[in-house]
Amino acid sequence: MTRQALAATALSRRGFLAASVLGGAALVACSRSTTATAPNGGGATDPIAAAEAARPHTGKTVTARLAPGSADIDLGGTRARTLAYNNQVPGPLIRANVGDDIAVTVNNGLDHATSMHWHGLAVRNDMDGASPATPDIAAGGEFTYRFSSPYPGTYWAHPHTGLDTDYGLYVPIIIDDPADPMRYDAEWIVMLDDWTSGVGSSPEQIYQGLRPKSGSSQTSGMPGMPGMGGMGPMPGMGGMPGMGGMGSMSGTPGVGVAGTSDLLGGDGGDVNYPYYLVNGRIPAAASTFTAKPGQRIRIRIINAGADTAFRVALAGHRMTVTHTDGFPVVPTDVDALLLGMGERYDVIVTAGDGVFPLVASAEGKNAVARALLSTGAGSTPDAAFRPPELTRLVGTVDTFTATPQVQLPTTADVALQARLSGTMAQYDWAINGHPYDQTVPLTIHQGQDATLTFANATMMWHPMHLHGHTFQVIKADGTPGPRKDTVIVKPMQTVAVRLVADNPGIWMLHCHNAYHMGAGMMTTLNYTG
Ligand SMILES: [Cu+2]
Repeated sequence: MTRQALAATALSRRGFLAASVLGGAALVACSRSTTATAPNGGGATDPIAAAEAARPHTGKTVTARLAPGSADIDLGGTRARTLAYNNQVPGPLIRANVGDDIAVTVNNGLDHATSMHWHGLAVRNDMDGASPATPDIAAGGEFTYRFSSPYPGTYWAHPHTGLDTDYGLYVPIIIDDPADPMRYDAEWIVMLDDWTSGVGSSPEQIYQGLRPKSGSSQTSGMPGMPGMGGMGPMPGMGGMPGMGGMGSMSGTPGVGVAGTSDLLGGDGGDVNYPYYLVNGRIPAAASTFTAKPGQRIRIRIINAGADTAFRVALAGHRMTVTHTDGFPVVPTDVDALLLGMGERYDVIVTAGDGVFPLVASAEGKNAVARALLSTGAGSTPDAAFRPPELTRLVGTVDTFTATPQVQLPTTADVALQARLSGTMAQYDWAINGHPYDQTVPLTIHQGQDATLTFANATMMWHPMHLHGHTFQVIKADGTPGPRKDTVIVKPMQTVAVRLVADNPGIWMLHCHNAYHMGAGMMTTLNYTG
């Protein structure tokens, strides 16, 4: 965030404070002091503590430690000097039951401030891990996030600071429901990523390459981006795999308009990456998941990329989709699935007998990521293999419907609007006409139901993500769609979603393209008790 942005959010936070008494944990190791009370100590006048008290609580606490820092990661014969949690990519799984208290201590070994955002988890606002609701953790500092999660599902966590998400800083999170009747024999977590850190241009170089070259904008830099240039220039990038073949607008390798995608309604993205990974491995050195023929495998697919939508298929199998962004849908069979950045889908497959590539095709980017499912003998197709399932029935947000148990109200008290604007040439991504440092927050009152309409006035697609809630997508014909916290909005498309204001606070609403978000495509949804 720029200083102006900090001032703006400080101002809006003061307005918020004036209207209510904010709860808040004792925040250590942050650069700003805040009036601190113990969690749950605020009493009935504290809307955040009241919302937390209303969540289920098992009385059990699950603890974890995450140490973000520099790491030397083996991507499968290719090593990358990057940033990671606990020296591994993805970072360690965090797993708890619904209602458990989760206590994650973060020891910040980075040279800049960081944060942990619990993507998709409807946690208490002061533990959301996005400033200003939760102050960042200073370099060298330590902070313990404490929250309980009210809903089961597949989630993940990542920093909400600068371009850190385009490094190796991400972990999967699974919240189990002990009462869940869904049966499966094996579970496979699949984290997808687009990778440049340590092998191509740094995310900061890419961002500078995307910004306009003329005028003063070149010096404006990434708002609040710490560690600029910390990775240093990368020599010899011209010969990096995957760097050729696509146009470069800027001379920065990797930066340029990607190819197009029919599913995304236009350009696939803004960046061509040297590699695309499944669970931290390049396709030529794919990881293998072992199961037995006939087993029902629950695959939890998470797109942790910064600028890449993936189309995912498991060769030789159909997939039964059971959950979108953690929430159940009417089970629906597809051959492939489209995931924008931040989206998760859970599927069930019945394993065949042999070796089967799970292929994640980078939409519009002419490259794949992959892993292997092995249940027996069989040869492995070459690393560029594309299973025919990729071009059969592809599930998108329009394909699915939430189960009746998790549908949200069909009427709304309030209409909220998020108009998405910006161009590739100016790289001036904004919501409702303002970049984040000048944003006018959306407001609502606790207990209200709202229709939030994303109106995309740009020629790019945007995966729009709201913190602290999941909304229900309303399909174009007015019928109920799936529950989501991140939804793809195609160029010039309007997508309406329904949400319930049941988790008071200051909540980020933004595009999950790391570069669009960095340029300003972010606002907040604010409400008090
Ligand atoms: Cu975007």
